[in-house]
Amino acid sequence: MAKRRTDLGAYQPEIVAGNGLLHRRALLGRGMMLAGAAATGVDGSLTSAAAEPMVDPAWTNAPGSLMLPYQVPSRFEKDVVRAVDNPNNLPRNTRARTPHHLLNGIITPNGLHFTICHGGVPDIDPAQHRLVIHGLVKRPLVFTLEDLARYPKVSRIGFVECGGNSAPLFSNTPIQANVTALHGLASCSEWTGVLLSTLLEETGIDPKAKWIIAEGADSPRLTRSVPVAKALDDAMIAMYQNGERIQPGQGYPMRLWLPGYEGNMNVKYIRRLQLTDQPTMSYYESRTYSQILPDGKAYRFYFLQEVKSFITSPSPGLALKDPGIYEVTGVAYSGTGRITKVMISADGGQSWGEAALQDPVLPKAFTRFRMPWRWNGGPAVLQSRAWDEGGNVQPLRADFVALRGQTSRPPDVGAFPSQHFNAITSWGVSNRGEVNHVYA
Ligand SMILES: Nc1nc2c(c(=O)[nH]1)N[C@H]1C(S)=C(S)[C@@H](COP(=O)(O)O)O[C@H]1N2
Ligand SMILES: [Mo]
Repeated sequence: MAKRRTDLGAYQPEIVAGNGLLHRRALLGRGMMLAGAAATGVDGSLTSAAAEPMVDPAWTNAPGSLMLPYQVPSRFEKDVVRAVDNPNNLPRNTRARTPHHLLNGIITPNGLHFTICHGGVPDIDPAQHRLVIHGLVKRPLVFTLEDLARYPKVSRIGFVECGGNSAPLFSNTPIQANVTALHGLASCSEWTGVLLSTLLEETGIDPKAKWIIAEGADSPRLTRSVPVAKALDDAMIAMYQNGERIQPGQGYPMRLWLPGYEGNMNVKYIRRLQLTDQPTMSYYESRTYSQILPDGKAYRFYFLQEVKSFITSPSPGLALKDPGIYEVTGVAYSGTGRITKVMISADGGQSWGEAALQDPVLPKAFTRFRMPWRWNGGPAVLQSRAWDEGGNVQPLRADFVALRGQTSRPPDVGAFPSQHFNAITSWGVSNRGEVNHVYA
């Protein structure tokens, strides 16, 4: 048996903030993670490579299995699934939440992209689906999927986030749940399709048009009003998601994608765009997805998903085993543009150190941040705080709820308050290494 190494060797990482946060340079540094994380034993039992002769396991001694035409993850990954809140498909909305703490990088795999459908997932025949653009246009047009395939296309990486994501954090006591339950209504993909501006060039726009009423082909005929300015900026009719046709849950065969705007406006199964001089005041924009404020008034047309971040690991359910070096990692994003900075605290916000932002750092997309941390085995409170290129900073929870309110009921979409929570999330680490949701 080789001796377990528990020291950091000659390497002395620079401490940048309280309770063990180390300089992000250590992530890039020569052998620091080896000298630190591996030597102290990420799994508590690491031995040196020279210790024992290598023994061939069963899978090395026999040919592998049949190859599937469309492959699926290893059977050992069976728990890496979405949490679906309406498993019997009762006639109401259904949410499937992304398990962020079991993923890494910035792209959400297609099978794990969160889905919200207000009337189930429709089974749309792409050959029969049509997109109509009409109203205040010079030339109303109907597009089939084949028609759209002939237009110039673009691919862009970006997030979709429900306005109701993170709603549990409006609770006046910290709800004990994992990242999936707390922040699982946001995901990030590469979307490929035709820019809406390209199609509007074809139809022409009457100068009186200020709004576009977007309507889906599913049974709720979900309808939202979109400013023409957004349509001409970066709106897309997306047909592909991470290289393949978009999933039925994401709007097959086509969806409206409005980078950085509230999830509900990203109308799936898009079948109609009507240009008008005023918004339609539809059910979803006037009721469910309006942010109601403590004084009973509501924000109208609150589109932007503001700057936000959360730590995906460590997080509830991912307990720390032995004291030693860990990577604190998570995602940051902003509907305004690029993330410029993420700060991490391990002492509940008393001191902060800057995390490394992993390339690529793209506008309106998840940005992966990483920070080395030496857990000394004592209590800690981990927090992340993000800044964006618009100069916006993620608010402290206390400041945020002072403005927006909090609730003693379990918050839900459509209840007060439930929308656009973007304040800091805190994970408490106990001296046994368990991670809980706390307010700090
Ligand atoms: N046609 C249609 N579009 C829809 C919905 C829907 O139920 N039907 N749900 C909306 C909501 S509430 C959100 S948050 C986003 C979620 O997009 P996703 O399911 O692709 O993650 O789609 C929006 N677009
Ligand atoms: Mo939503």
